[in-house]
Amino acid sequence: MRRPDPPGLDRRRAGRAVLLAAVVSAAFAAPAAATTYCVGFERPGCEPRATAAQAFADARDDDRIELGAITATSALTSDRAIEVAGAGEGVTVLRGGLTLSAPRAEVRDLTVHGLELTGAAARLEVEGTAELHGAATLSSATVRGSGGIDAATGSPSAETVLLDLTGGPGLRVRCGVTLNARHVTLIGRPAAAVTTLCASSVARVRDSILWPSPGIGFTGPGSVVTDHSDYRAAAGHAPGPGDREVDPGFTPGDPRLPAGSPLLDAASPEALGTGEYPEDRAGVPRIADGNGDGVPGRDPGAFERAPAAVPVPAGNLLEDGGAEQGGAWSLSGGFTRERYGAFPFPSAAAGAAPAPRRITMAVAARIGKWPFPCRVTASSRVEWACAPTSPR
Ligand SMILES: [Ca+2]
Ligand SMILES: [Ca+2]
Repeated sequence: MRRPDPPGLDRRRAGRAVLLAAVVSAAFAAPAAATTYCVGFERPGCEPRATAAQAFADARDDDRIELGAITATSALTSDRAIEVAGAGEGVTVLRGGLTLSAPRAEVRDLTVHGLELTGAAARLEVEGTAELHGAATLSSATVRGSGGIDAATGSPSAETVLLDLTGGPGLRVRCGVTLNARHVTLIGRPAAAVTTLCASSVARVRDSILWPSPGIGFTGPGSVVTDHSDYRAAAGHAPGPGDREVDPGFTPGDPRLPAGSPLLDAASPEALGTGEYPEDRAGVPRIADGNGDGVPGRDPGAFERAPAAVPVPAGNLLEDGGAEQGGAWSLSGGFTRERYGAFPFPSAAAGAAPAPRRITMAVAARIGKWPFPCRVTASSRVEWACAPTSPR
């Protein structure tokens, strides 16, 4: 039996769905594609091309290129407002690199060895450098190797991005450029976490974790403006509001905040904005209750820790199991029924340690029969069970 959701959850869920649709639409909606080219597979309505290079050569503004499970070795370049859709990270692999220089160009769902982007990208794995121009947005991406993010011109953005680096300048901001970085996790051994080339270079870092190997910090004459971010104190850098300097507690090879990390829910308290990418790098909804206190909050970095599931106990925990299904009991005054719906509820703490006085049960009728207070004995996603305590 599906339980009613807590007040407001339906509205929030609906709002999230609308928001997700709006964001995805905003990120990828283009005017009706004049032509769609398919490489590596065929489907009705799609013009087949033998190679990605041929599709790129033929595509004009508003065309779409769908790439199957292929590995392209030539450099792919377009100055047209095209949409490039891969079959998934690690499935579609562009080993020769990709350059999209039109502001309305879009790319998603693939792995690329070297990216030069003016436009929008999402769900991307970048080996090497992600070079961003103009108002480019790189969302839900992983950047590996020694290239990092290179903010080359304009005021580009990187949101929900993991940088796992073996060298290089980390977040590099060239002269006269502003990089807007939010929900970025940077780990590894780059030469610097942030590199500004000129006094006119600005790196705005929000809700991020910059925690490479010890001794790696900010370098260059430009400004690094931070808030609600975690990094080791840097000489000459003034901490911003909500900044922390605390070990995130990463285990080797895992850039996600573990249970118990002091950074869980510690990012900025803002609600999800209409222009924000609505999920973390792993697809978990951004803003979840990762520390189990019943209050959702942003996690800094690329990943949001999902609430712990409350384990469902085996069997019915009532001694007269089944009676709660109807007929035997009825609710009496003075008690309310507390229920917890699906994700993002319940949190572990909300499930494990409710204040007994707030929890009422199907045993309310028994309370009427036996005027005992109710003691919570176990919980499940479906039903709270409680048993009478000793008589008052
Ligand atoms: Ca959280
Ligand atoms: Ca919380």
